[in-house]
Amino acid sequence: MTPPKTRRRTGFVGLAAALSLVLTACGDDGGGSGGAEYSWRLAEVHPENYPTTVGDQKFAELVAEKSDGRITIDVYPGAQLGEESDAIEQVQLGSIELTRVSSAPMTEFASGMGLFGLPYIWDDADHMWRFLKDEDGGEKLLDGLSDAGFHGVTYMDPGARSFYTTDKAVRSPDDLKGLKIRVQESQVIIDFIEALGASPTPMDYGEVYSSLQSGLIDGAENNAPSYYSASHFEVAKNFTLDEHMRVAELLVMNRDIWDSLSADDQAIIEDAATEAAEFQRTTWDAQVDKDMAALKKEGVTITEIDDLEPWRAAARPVIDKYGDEFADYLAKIDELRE
Ligand code: GTR
Repeated sequence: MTPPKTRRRTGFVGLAAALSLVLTACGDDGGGSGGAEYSWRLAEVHPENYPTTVGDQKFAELVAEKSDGRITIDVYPGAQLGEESDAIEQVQLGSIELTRVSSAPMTEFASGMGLFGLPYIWDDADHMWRFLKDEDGGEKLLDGLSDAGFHGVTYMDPGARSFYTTDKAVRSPDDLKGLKIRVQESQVIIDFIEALGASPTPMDYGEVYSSLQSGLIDGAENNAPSYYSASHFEVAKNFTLDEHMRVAELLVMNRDIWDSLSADDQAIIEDAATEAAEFQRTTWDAQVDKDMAALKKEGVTITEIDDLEPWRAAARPVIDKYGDEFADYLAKIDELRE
């Protein structure tokens, strides 16, 4: 990662910032002890033990440790504070200080995040991470959240998303034609599903299980840990490993609160986030292996895709549509291939 950012803004410090400041101790404002005390909430849609939740917890622990207990963060997993779109709005307003969300629904607030909805652009996870850590790549996209009232704290690993369907196993893009596929709230992803000839149906994550079960949708797409932990495999037993997108996970904070912090506290948060993200990343592959084994045991039909070319060709219109908008980022992504 690039060195900790200590961006200071002199603008309005929101009500939320004032409210989340529990107590200001006398004396200096730096380092672990002796600064202001804060108590924050962090919203997460995934259950406990899911890799991003584990990453959130690690972040909270590290922040507490590095601030000598001055800054406490309570993680609320399982969408207790609302679905992703609600959590994002609440963080923007400052009624929740932090949330870990997918970059897909952030596209509505910062169009640059739409980049992560483009299909088949990464060689593998390492390639994506080289981009995420690049100051003209992922770091710049994080900075782009600021105009919408967020501070982009860090990325986490999103794994790769693949399709799953209720009735028949999908072996080629043609098999998706006419199917209703649930998507995250992002126009780029909607366009991708349309390019494949399927019918995109945006909805909250929490509604996917019942919608698969009732037949409102014919399929959805996600990484193996989500497909498994949300039990979607129970009602959509065909998993097609085309690994079309890596939709970066984000940890975001209300920008006014961020701006109101001392440079030392900002550094504590940046350092803790960098360590927590590295830690989350190391847990990812093992979780995927574990969940894939469990899915096999549950009788899920797993379809491997050896040749991605027909998929890339079918998705070409969406790359063409967004090619100009994301030209610089796509050039950077190409430059970072090995
Ligand atoms: C997961 C992601 C969640 C949520 C979910 C979805 O992979 O971690 O934050 O965005 O996908 O599809 O809604």
